[in-house]
Amino acid sequence: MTTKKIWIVGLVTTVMIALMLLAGTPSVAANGASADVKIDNFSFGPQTLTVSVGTTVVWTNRDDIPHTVVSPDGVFKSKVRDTDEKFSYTFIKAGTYPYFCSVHPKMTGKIVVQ
Ligand SMILES: [Cu+2]
Repeated sequence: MTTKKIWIVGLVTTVMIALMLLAGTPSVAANGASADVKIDNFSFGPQTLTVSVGTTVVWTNRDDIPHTVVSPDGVFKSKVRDTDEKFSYTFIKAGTYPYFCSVHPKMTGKIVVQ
């Protein structure tokens, strides 16, 4: 075996071990995807968003009014978001995650993770 071949085998082995370690970690995003929810005119859009496990959802406040993004189950809770401020959360477990704005509790939305 030449030195070059040994080097390649070593590299391939390292990459495979790294991939196995990543695959064994459930918190790693399936595809690193992100999805957007727009907050505008006192509503979340889309009101129900369906994503795959590992997706980072980014809420952006496009309203002139401060809002929050709060899970009543305590899964996530944003600070007060002013105009154009963002809040993001990565969903690592399948399930249905309702949320609301604590400033305006009638504003509700839902993330479905599958
Ligand atoms: Cu609000």
